[in-house]
Amino acid sequence: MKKEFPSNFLWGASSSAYQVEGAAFEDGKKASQQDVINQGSYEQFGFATAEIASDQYHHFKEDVALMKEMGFTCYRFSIAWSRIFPDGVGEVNPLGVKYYHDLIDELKKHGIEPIVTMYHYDCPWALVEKYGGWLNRQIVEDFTAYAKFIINEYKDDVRIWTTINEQSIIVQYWTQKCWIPEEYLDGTHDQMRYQINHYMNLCHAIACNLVHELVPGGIVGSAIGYSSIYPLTGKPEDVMAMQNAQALRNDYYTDIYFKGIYNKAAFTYLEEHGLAPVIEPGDMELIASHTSDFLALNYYASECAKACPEDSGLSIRWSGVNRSGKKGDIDGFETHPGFYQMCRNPELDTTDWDWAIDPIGLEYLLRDLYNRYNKPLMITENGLGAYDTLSEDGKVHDDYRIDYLREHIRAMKRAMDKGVEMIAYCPWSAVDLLSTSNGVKKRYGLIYIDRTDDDPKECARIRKDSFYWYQKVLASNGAELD
Ligand code: BGP
Repeated sequence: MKKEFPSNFLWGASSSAYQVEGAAFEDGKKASQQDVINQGSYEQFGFATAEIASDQYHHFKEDVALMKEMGFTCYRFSIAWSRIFPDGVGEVNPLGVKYYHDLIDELKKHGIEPIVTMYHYDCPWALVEKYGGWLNRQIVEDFTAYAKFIINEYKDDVRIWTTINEQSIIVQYWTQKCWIPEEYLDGTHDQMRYQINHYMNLCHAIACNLVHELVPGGIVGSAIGYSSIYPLTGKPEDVMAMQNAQALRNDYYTDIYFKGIYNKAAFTYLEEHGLAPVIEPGDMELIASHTSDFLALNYYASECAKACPEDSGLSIRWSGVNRSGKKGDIDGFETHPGFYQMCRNPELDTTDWDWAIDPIGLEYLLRDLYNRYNKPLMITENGLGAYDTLSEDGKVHDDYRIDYLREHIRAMKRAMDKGVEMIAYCPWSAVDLLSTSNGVKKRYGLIYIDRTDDDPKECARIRKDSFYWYQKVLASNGAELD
């Protein structure tokens, strides 16, 4: 007989500050790099800016009430660094500090455990102007001051912390997740991708050590964007390419979190291509000094790799993006000649934005990660980006999202039945929010936000069909999925 979900298993959903809060310049908050990046996407592609987003800043009580109605026992959100320190360092903004106290109090009042992410792509713009933000090692010192402040401030109410969201995705899509100057985009500065990641590894280690030092009973880990990777065929060359892709895209990060080392195969490849980070004396000792208590995973899609010979005539390129939301419009695949090339998996259907839909990929990676590192896991993101329609009956019939979530919960459960220890399931997202790459028309929420890319309207909240379905799932602690 299959086991039930543990009684202390946490069910909720996720968001990030700049994607959901709005109030980008209110109550003392100053710009983050995402306010600037999204202003650019608005001008170039017509995607909504982060200025209003889902306006959770003004609707948080309503949103928490809806979470309670669904039966959430946790909510994963991030703190906006530039709401706490508008200039990145120095003066604290009391209204920003108060906002997160109010949000956390509201959650706790409703029996919802906060899971707090310290950093989700939104470096204060003041630090970008001052020294280039993540391009400069000074960020480690400033992040440390910020992390120490928020951990101390919220430690009595927040037990579960995640550090930096998706280092792996920041390396892949650095211009969407970081402010990168124009002159860095000609391919000759790509080593900085891994240098930024190295600074983030230092920040992660420092933040983990701070949580352990300051939060009684606190647990901490990274939230990583992680995809299982299959070989395109059974040919040994493709299987080897899959192993190479696994090393550079996945193990390069998880080995840092759980072994305190850079994965050898990946690091050798980076060194051979002038991409390896500069490591200063003491860095690896600091990284090795930390422990992550768990790994939080953001899983949407699996990936596929094939062989790419050194003499293929191709050059290095990074992950492609589909901006249009028309299947097949992805503008290319990550390529590392002599190591691997990513490709479409002909076995799998995709979303309109070309993300392969693959619940078994989740089961596969949970078992693989747990077997290799033996640490508890949690899902901090998992979801289906789709065009939702507000029907004439005033409802949103998102059965495709229900199917997606149901099959992924089933996959997670199968992994748990094989012994994988899971702490929480938090799909992306509670309310619809601003996508990192496609505006607000690509929706993920269980709750519809009535706005468009052009017109924020009143941001009214409307329960989708998936809301009612998830409510039943939670009421039965995962037993009723149909
Ligand atoms: C993850 C990010 C989230 C979120 C999600 C969906 O990589 O952590 O911030 O946005 O992906 O991606 P997108 O918004 O590009 O559809």
